[in-house]
Amino acid sequence: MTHADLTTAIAGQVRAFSGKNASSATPMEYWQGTAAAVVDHLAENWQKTEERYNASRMQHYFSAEFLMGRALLNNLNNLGMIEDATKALAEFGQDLSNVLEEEHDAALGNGGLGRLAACFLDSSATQDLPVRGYGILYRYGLFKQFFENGNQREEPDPWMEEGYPFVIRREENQKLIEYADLKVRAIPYDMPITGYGTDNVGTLRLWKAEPMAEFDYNAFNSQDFTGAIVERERVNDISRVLYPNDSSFEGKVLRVRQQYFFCSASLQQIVDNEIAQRGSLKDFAAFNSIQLNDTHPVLAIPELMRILMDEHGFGWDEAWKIVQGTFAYTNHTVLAEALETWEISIFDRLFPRIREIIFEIDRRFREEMAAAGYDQGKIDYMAPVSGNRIRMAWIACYAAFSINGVAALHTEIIKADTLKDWHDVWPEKFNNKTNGVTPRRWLDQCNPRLSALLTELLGSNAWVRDLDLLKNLEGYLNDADVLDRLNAIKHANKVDFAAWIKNRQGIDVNPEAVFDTQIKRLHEYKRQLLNALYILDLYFQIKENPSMEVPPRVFIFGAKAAPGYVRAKAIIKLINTIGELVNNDADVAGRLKVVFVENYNVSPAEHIIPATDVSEQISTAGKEASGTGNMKFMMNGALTLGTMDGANVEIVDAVGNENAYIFGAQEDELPELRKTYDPRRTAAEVPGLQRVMDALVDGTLDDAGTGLFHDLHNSLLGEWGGSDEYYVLGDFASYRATRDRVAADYFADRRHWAAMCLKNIIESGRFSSDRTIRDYAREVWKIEAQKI
Ligand code: AZC
Repeated sequence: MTHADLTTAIAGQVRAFSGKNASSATPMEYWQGTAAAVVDHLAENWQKTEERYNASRMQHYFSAEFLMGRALLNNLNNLGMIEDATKALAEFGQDLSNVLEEEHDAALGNGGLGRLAACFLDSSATQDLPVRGYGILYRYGLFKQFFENGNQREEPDPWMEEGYPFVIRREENQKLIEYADLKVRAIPYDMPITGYGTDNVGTLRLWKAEPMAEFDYNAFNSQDFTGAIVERERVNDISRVLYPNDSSFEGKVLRVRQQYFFCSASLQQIVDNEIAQRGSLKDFAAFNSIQLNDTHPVLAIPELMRILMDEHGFGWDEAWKIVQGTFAYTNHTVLAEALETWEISIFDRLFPRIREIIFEIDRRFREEMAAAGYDQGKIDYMAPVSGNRIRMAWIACYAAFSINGVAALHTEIIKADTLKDWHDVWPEKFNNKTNGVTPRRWLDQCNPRLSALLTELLGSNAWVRDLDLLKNLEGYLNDADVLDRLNAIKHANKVDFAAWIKNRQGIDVNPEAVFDTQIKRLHEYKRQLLNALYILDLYFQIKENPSMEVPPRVFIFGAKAAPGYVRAKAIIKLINTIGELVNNDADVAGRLKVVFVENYNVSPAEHIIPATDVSEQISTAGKEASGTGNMKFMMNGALTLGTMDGANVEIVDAVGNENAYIFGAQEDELPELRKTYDPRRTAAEVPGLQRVMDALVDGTLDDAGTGLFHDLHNSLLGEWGGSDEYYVLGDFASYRATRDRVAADYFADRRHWAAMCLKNIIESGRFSSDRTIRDYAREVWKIEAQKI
């Protein structure tokens, strides 16, 4: 497509969308028009890719969450159209970057698990792999966060209300979903997934629930108009909202309805395609494999049994064999509170047939295990149904041919602990697939200055598709000119961030300071509280000794708390209260600044990460399955300050101990340490720590009489039974010493610092999701590239 063609296309689409001539359209209307022009441009290749993939062995990625973020820049970049789009929009007096800012984030996910799914689609498309994503078209994505007196408040995120050209309604492919008490239509909306430097276009299929008919005419005619509307709303409820819990389970009926909804619709489509392609379902597992992104889509297992037996006449054994050849399961967390188990009564009410199938799976499982000589206690523990509940992870472990963790340490923990019993019985099912992130969005697009430098030094931009090429930059580790340029790039990114946050929240930050960032969901195990206690301690040290030498620091946070997670919200309030104290105190002015970025999401991350010097990855060892933010920071030349947890372990392995800052107790040390751990004694013994703890409850920090800070204090010091479950105080001294050292190092030798950053960039190839996807494709999915 030439630049002139694009100009014509945009003008036409803007007119069609806005009903105005191009000169009076708004930036939002230009966003719509440009997006529509891109989709139009893709149509041919998209259809070709669909046909090609349908005919080959395919991988289906089932996920309740896809945290896609913005699409327009990503597509323009993948298609090599940024320059043309810039010129075309300029002809209408529009600035591309302003137009891009009009786009709402598609926040159809909570955090790591949902963003991973989005990176996987990008890497699959880029590598021409026949992978299709399936999920739910939530009308409301993850809630929007704002602060009121430092407290988190939530409001709905109607992200596509103004129109969203990147999904196409496919009326003709609708499916019928039957619950015992309700029948609904599932309408697919397809999102094109472009790859970088390829013509292939993958698909994310998102299902929307709609009533069978717009109105129940009987009810309507009998004057029960409102009754008919209520019924209609019950259906719309199904795809209305994303549940905002990250790593915790909420046993809501609507949630299990949602899960069944998208699993059933997706399976019906896959089965239909299999019959259309090959005339029967006997080779289903040879041509189709399904990856279950955590337990949220595990209902697909009994549902595929139902479809095969009830609709296609398969016997149990034949059907079970297909099921066992089809499903692979990824575990994303060791936190017990995230493991989904449903009350049997819910299944009785919604889908008695699915319940019946699960009971039969359970019966056969028990029989098989007894025959193999396992004792009753073990069988009862591992069985799909026990204690009045249906256990989704156990169903997955039994039925799946592959079970994987998301980082090496995590996989070892699930083998030895979380899923130990399954590992004892079926060790061959277990494998590791360390997470990755797409270098297109998380380096090439979000950090154009660094991207340009890498391309210049390597002589081509081939690294965008093959991140291992960055290894060829080893020779620059001592190159003063390159190191200075790296520092200059970071500085320019920090200046950009400063302008962005000033515009967004009215805060002034000093780009000469160290930018030290923790962005991720708010959870006790991620220990934002530890970070906050450090800042408070540093503040008190300065107050005590105002002439103390302190390297200037900007502490950046971004985090949403699940709306019902009171203690996580207390930590947000605490950080904002500390920010209030620190940012308004003349004694520390110019040295410390606390910035809590409101409504953290994919797009804000794209501004924050390129500007960050220090990446806070400080979870209690053993608790963070992998982390993926850690990889994004590394790629953008930030140094990890972290515990030996999740993928941090592999990052340190890649860059060497001397290029990362590691502190704290290790996973295998914690059980022993805990035996004698007394947080009160620690608070009393570690210099300054008691003062920090006291500040939570002596009126220094004001929680407006809510008792929130008292609760935090108690969770650590245990007046009413709290025991510092996440070892915050236990790791405090080590964290403080290490963090102080990071800041000193930053200013001590700027070139040495840059060399450490460069080493991190160079070694980030193994954390590209391209590598992760290749591993899945080769070892689990058994698929090959299908280039159109
Ligand atoms: C997250 C993990 O907490 C994080 O460590 C990991 O990097 C990410 O998945 C991707 O694998 N888990 C979730 O987001 N949610 C659940 C239910 O585990």
